[in-house]
Amino acid sequence: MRGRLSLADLHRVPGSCRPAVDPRARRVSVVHLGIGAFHRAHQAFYTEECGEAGICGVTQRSARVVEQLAPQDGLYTLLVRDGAEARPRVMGAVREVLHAGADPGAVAARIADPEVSVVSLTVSEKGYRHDPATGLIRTGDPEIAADLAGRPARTVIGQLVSGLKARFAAGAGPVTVLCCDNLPSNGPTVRGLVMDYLAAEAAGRAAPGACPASVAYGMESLWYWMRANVTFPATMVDRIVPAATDADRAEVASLIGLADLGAVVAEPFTQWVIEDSFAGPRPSWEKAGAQLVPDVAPYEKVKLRLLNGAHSALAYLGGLAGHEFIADVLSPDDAFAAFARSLMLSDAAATVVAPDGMEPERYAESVLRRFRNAALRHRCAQVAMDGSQKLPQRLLGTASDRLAAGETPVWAGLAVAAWMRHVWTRRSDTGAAFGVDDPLAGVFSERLAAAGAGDDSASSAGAVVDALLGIRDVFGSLSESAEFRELLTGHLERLATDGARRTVAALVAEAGS
Ligand code: CS2
Repeated sequence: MRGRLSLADLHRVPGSCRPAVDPRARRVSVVHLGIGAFHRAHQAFYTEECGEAGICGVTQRSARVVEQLAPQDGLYTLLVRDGAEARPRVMGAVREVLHAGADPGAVAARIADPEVSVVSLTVSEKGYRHDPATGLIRTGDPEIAADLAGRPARTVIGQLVSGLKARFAAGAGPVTVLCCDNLPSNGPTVRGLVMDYLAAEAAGRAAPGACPASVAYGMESLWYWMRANVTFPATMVDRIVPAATDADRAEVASLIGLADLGAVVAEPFTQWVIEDSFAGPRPSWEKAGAQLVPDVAPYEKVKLRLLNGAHSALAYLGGLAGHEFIADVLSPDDAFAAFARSLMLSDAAATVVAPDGMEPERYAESVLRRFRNAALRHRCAQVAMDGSQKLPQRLLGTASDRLAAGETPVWAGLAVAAWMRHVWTRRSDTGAAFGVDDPLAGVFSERLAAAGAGDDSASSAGAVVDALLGIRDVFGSLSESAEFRELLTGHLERLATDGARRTVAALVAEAGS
């Protein structure tokens, strides 16, 4: 049996795959909440490349990441797949791994360490437990409510607040909170959630009838400290990181000569655009190609609406058409690629102002090239999950901006209709059943059942649209748009009658004629 990757056995890894900097020489200055595959392939890669800082990675609930990384002294392989080529590199930037569920106090203590100057986050869209349409925290969420009631924090925002309080109490100095999730205005959104949480906590502590000013008084010094010492820069993160499989781990083992349970797989492309507003020191990520800019918003909007919008659209339509992997959706003919191009260029690009040097046509072509990287084996189901949390920033913003401009968002509408068909029928056009992995899955079922949308025929399309479009937490003011309702109903009828492949082909042909 092979040995397992660890500091003691690192010398057995081929020299070209070893970390350039001795991992033992790194000092933890970044605490990262949510040390899943994306962080390991993206921000940790930049930290690795700039070669000074170390990361304390925190896993929220499952102890799996600790089991993967702790016995390996934080080491893991990043396998970059580019067609037939697979390049392994062992990363040494992660120096500690903590399980917040088992030891919430340790996380707060790490955030309060004066050597730490950045707390970064990748906890996925749903990890923030907020309403995607409004950006406000869901105080009614049972986990948030339980944290607010005073148990050791288990939610991400609760943990972040506990850490910031501990840091304030310890006088440990300024800190930057760096959200790296695909949320719109991610930094300011997280700042708002922290503030919402503090306000809800203060209100919860108020004696019945207490004057709100006296409640606020207890929080006042923390708020002042935060205003002067904590920043929440916005970021745009981009790298396709499919979930690693047993086959990937077996390949890594044969390439590095040791077993690696924490290996991650990624595409060659990577981009990180960061608002340059740090409260204190930070790793010199620009050495590894990160772009520090005054305003991230244009980059973020292009990425969320073009790349992620097309990704979700292909995941729903491709999944309905019976495809397992994103690259396969684009391969049999050009209809899906033509659709994705129209979604990106006719709908999404019309609603954004691209940053200097970013040209939408070229950007769209590079996105399609990246999606076609078949070696990634990126599952449609992985991209399709949590649609309720992704749709607003990926597709609904495009749809409402187009409608406000007096245009019909034909392509974004088809993508949203495909999502509706996905959560409604839970099976592909070829009859394969799939699950709906979404925090609102129960709400979808209840609303669909109440609307009587039982069978999956075109005659139920109107009822399905009414049931799902009525979820205001997702659709916001689009819930009231008669025009959007009509567009979705027409698309959904076609999807029910003709299936995804023929619907896409027909719409592409109609647009071209
Ligand atoms: C994907 C993203 O899973 C998904 O929803 O659209 O993770 C996508 O791969 C990344 O945002 C690319 O940067």
